[in-house]
Amino acid sequence: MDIDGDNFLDLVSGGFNSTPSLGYAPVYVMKGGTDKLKYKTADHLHTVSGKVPLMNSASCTKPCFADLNNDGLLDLIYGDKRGRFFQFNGVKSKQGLSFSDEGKIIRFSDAKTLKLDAGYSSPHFTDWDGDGDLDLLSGSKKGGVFYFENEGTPEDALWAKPLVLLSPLEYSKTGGAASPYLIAGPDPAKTPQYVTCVTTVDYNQDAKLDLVIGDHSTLGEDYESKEFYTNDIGNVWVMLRK
Ligand SMILES: [Ca+2]
Ligand SMILES: [Ca+2]
Ligand SMILES: [Ca+2]
Ligand SMILES: [Ca+2]
Repeated sequence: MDIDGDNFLDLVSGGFNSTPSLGYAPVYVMKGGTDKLKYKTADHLHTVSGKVPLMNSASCTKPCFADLNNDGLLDLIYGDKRGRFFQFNGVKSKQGLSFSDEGKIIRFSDAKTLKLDAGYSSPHFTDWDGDGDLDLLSGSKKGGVFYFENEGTPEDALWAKPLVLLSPLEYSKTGGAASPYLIAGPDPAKTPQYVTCVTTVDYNQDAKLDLVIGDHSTLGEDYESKEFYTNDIGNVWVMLRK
């Protein structure tokens, strides 16, 4: 997205560690220029007063932008390691788009924190049900894609309990050296696996939004440690909507 309004697309990324004293921040920006393949060195994304948009020691952040209060300015929303979602509203500044100093944790209408127990929430907002307001999709550490319908309005979201659009893989310890972990559910070779991120596009141009999912790696077993391991080969998957 173009965060500084100079008509060059900028690259935005989350970060692993969120300890400000170590110089880390939840969200980084790499400014783009005339050469579409080159970006400036990553800098922290700051709020309108120059603060780091950090809440509740969030780490392993995954940012996205969506206008969640329908005021014409994109808002910053990021997921974290614990599966929560944080929102900093967009505000105008001299540098272009900036964000409110105070963030909020996104909650259900009963005030409980909206959270994916599997962790590693990675938000994406789109009008998935076509009723005019933005709904929330998210991947998770265990994979899969989760859908939170917005039952409120474009100005004031109310989030329903999540539905599973794509099942996460289930890992259960069975004991025994030969098979320390059982991978159940869909064929692991044919479905996104560990640490999914999702976006939407009408990939086959049939007027229905499809899922495009990235994952981190393919899972396997380590017979020595009896731990599952990842081979660090991620894939990009397209799941067409029926
Ligand atoms: Ca820019
Ligand atoms: Ca907004
Ligand atoms: Ca909607
Ligand atoms: Ca489609």
